[in-house]
Amino acid sequence: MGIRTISTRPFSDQKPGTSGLRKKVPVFQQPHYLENFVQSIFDSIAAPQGATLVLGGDGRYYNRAAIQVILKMAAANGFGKVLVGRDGILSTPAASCVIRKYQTFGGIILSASHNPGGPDGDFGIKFNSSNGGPATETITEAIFARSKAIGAYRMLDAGDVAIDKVGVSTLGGMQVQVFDPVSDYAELMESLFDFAAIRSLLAGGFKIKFDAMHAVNGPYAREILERRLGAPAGSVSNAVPLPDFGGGHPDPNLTYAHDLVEVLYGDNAPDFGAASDGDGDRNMILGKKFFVTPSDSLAVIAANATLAPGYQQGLAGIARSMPTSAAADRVAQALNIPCFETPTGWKFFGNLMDAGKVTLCGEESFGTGSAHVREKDGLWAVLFWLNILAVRKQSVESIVREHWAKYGRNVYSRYDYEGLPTAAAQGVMSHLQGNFGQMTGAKFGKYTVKFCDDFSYTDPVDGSVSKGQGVRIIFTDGSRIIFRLSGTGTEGATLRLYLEAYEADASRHHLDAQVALADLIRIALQISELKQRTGREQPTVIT
Ligand code: VG1
Ligand code: CO
Repeated sequence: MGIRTISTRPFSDQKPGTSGLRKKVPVFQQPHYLENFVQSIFDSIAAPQGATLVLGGDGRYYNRAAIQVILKMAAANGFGKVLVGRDGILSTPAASCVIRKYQTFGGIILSASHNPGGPDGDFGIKFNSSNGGPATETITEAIFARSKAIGAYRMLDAGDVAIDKVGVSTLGGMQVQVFDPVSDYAELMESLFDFAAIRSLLAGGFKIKFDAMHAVNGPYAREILERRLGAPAGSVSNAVPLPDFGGGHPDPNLTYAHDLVEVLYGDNAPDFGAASDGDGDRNMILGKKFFVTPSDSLAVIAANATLAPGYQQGLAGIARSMPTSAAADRVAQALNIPCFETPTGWKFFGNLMDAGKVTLCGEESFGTGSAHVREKDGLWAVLFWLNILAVRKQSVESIVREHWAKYGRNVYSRYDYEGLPTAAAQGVMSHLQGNFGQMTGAKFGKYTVKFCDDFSYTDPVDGSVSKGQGVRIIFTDGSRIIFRLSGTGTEGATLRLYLEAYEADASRHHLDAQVALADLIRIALQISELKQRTGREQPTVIT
């Protein structure tokens, strides 16, 4: 078995986005495309000879093929050992858990997360560092720079490695250890939450429904919710990961998880419903006929955190991405702990968690997590809710309504305009940016613009600056309109419009968010000229 050095030419489009490199499968299938990017990672991370790497993915189409390529390249690049999830399966939070637990040099996660899969769907790849978190922007920029200059990659000449059984084999001078992707993660969850209390909640007839959306969390949810916590068989649906997610869109929101939404809003609805995404890091929380916005979920978890054994000591601080509502800020203020506002993407939370500045982190995009790993964590959020419900013995809806009564309600909604012509979407952004000056102080009905800007973040730990993170229009009463271009799409451009209004008056807390936000939505469309510039009357998804 020899090591071959294969010459190649750079691709110009290997710039990692919000969370790794995501492209259509046929793009990844071009000769040298995957190899170039993997070699660019290896060339940028300076792993010591003999280092250990974690490897796995969400089971989507091309996962297995990519794993074989990466194993041979890791062997040719001097790694000593690769830990591979059995069948190539490893959820994003479980990868983070394993990287940390076994103190490996880092890991490669194969996923395009919430994007659809299959031969014409999306594929993705990202590198996580030894803290278990997504590579920082400094590293992703180095990888991109390398990808534009690469001239060759190294590959071991060898046959495929069997990855369908737990065990150890060798590949050249490297060990390949296939491990059970669920057990370390399940053990970590058991150490954080009161499983006995949840078990008795479920034994008492509290009904739950978890939709794994044919994505990676199926085996994790079966093991934890059904086997360890005793939820009746069938509580987890769509539990077998499929290469094309059953043709669905593995994104746990009101549009794409509509089967679950129908069950929770139907007759004889279960008491609690949840779903997670392609790679298991997102979560949607539902009560009986009730939807918890991800921003509210973060705030409720923060306010009730000490009910879970792993968080009994209290929270060091909270961080949320800029577009996420300020509901968590109000809890932080009440708890007298710091609250940080970061750009979109989990990579910005890592430094804060490593420095011990925050315990909980969240994003409006159905992402919640804590310092137990360095990724957002779908099942963790579900277990946190179940732990809170088991202790408080109230419905999901009454817990959220009590929360609003105490802190006020940050009414929130996000509009996604997917697959827009790139020029039109960029036109909306530059139109907004061009109008900052005249918008400041402008009055729209009861709203007056306090300021507008392009969000820029200086990392309080390493001082790095990230510019151009979204247009903010902030009103004098704290209401906000935010526009951002997505960094995870693979077709045209996706424009996201985030709307938030603070409502202190409890008599208005029952209002539907779309009703309560109607004025802000009108103002946002007027200011941005979105309809005229994109020709889109309606968003693709409203959450
Ligand atoms: C989206 C979300 C962002 C999230 C990212 C990765 O990014 O808005 O909050 O961190 O997806 O999530 P963007 O750039 O498309 O808005 V995952 O679960 O797809 O890795
Ligand atoms: Co995800």
